[in-house]
Amino acid sequence: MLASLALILSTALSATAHYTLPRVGNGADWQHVRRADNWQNNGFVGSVTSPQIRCFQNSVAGASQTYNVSAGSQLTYYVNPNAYHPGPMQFYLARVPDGQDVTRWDGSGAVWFKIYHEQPTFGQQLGWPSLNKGSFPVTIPRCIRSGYYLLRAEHIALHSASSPGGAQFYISCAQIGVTGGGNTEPSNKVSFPGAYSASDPGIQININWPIPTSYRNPGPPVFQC
Ligand SMILES: *[C@@H]1O[C@H](CO)[C@@H](O)[C@H](O)[C@H]1NC(C)=O
Ligand SMILES: [Cu+2]
Repeated sequence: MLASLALILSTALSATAHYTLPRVGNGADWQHVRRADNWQNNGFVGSVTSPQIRCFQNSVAGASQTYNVSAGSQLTYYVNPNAYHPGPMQFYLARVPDGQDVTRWDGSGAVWFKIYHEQPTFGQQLGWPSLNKGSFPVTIPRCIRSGYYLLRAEHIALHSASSPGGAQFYISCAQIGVTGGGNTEPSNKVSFPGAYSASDPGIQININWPIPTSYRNPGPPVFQC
């Protein structure tokens, strides 16, 4: 009885504990990150086939600035207020085609490659390193070409993901300029929407019972230089 009451309470609390991903590096909120549609209500994307699954925008609206970073270095992506829900953090990049404007490019097509995905620890319950964190480091691969990119940050909340459509996607895209890169063309590119299906084992999953002993991140493998 007490245990189920505690479960109900924690579920009720966590249902309102939403968040945004508004900032990179030493910038301001939505200065280099395209202002996501949840900027006022901290809501989430629930459908993997929605156009919002790309950058959490129903229609493209660029940020005013671009954040430059050298290939191989680390960038910090901030959460506001914190990543309150259990689930993986993932990062993707898409290179803005030469001659196109980073503040206007829509990121359509099979252009996104994954550069990071988080794995939980396994035991009495899954342990997510991102849980309750306010920022995440992300390393820009040293071998990719210089130029402008969209950096897509995604935290997937799995606390109510046992039924289809129950996973919550917290997403935003930063405009970055990569300098000092190499000449490797990344593999395993995907499109958004398109990369995920609602029944992917890393999206439709009961993380509470039975406790999983493995976790398969949704999307392509992580690109390695
Ligand atoms: C920012 O990055 C872009 C793309 O690599 C580059 O063209 C531009 O010169 C960089 N700006 C600065 C100030 O380094
Ligand atoms: Cu929430």
